[in-house]
Amino acid sequence: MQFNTKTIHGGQQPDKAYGAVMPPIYQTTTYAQSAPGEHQGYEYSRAKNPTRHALENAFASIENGNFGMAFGSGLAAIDAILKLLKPGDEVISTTDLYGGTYRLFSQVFEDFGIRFHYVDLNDASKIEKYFSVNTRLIWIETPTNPMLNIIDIKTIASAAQKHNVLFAVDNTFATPYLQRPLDLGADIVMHSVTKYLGGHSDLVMGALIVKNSELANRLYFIQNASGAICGPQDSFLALRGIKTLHVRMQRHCENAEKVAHFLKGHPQVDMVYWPGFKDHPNHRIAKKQMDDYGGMISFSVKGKRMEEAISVVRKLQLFTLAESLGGVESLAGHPATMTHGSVPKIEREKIGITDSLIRLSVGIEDIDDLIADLEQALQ
Ligand code: P1T
Repeated sequence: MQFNTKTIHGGQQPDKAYGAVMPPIYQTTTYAQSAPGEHQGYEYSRAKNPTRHALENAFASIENGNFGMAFGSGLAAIDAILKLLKPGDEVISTTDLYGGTYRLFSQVFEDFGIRFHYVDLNDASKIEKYFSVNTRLIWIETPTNPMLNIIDIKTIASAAQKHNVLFAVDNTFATPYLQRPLDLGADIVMHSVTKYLGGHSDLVMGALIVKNSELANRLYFIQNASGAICGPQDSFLALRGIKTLHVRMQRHCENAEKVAHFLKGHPQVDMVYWPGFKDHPNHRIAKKQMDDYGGMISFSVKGKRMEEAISVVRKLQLFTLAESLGGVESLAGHPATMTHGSVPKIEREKIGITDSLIRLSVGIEDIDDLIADLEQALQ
């Protein structure tokens, strides 16, 4: 089955009760048993719910995995992965990460005795020097939030295999429409479903997808034992969102390409970060591991001061100033004060998150309207 068919049919079957084409919203806590332990596959909705199960099958299908898991948020999904670890274990991660992921690592799991190394993996071969006998997990995002750096998944995967270390990729920015990390050797794919998979800014959810059944069983155990699951209504919305992922992503990519070129030629704009540019430091890797360049762009305004950036985002009318990304509507954010406010300023600035940086989630509106909005705001 091709990807554009999987988004609609992958892992789905008409509902067994009445043949409903969309899985019904099974808004139930529990399930009748004919005798203790005798049931139709469902006992209690924290462990398993038919609507969530249909969604988990869809996740597995679109990421070319065998097992999918849905969580109450992207961070709850990351939290489940970290619970595979024990005190003393070490994680290799990158300097450029979603601020909330960094906060979970540094302010929650550090206290449980897990050590995190935040390193620059733009040259992935450098990862060799960061392994120790205690390394258990490599955690990356690519493209990264918000600097749109690209990390070579295949190179990291072969290092992870060599050292027998788990390798997880946050695929939120790319989505499986553009990039399938499990096919490139990753062990776990994670999503903030809140973003492109949901696609309509109407839910908060996370996902994990794996190929290996032993790893899946450990994660299913944590999902049930810790209980950070999502409800049936949100599962239904996410399933509906995934059915149009391919058509939305195509337009996100087309619009972002035009916006990136517009910004690059604008006299008020300093730097533009978008992996589709030939002079992006890892354009060659992006071209190799992605099918297109996605809908996210970051740029800095000339003058390098916070006031200029704030003035631009305040003047935008179609681009809504808001956290989050990946919905049909265009959003603008100021990472230094919003999504990455929990990263210390000194760390932020080292990786380019200056006070004048603006992040755009380019939506699927008419491109002429989007460019006109940016033009008036930058004037
Ligand atoms: O918000 P939540 O569903 O818990 O997902 C967290 C998360 C994880 N990974 C990436 C790459 C993310 O971008 C996010 C959430 N990000 C935002 C809210 C944001 O505006 O960047």
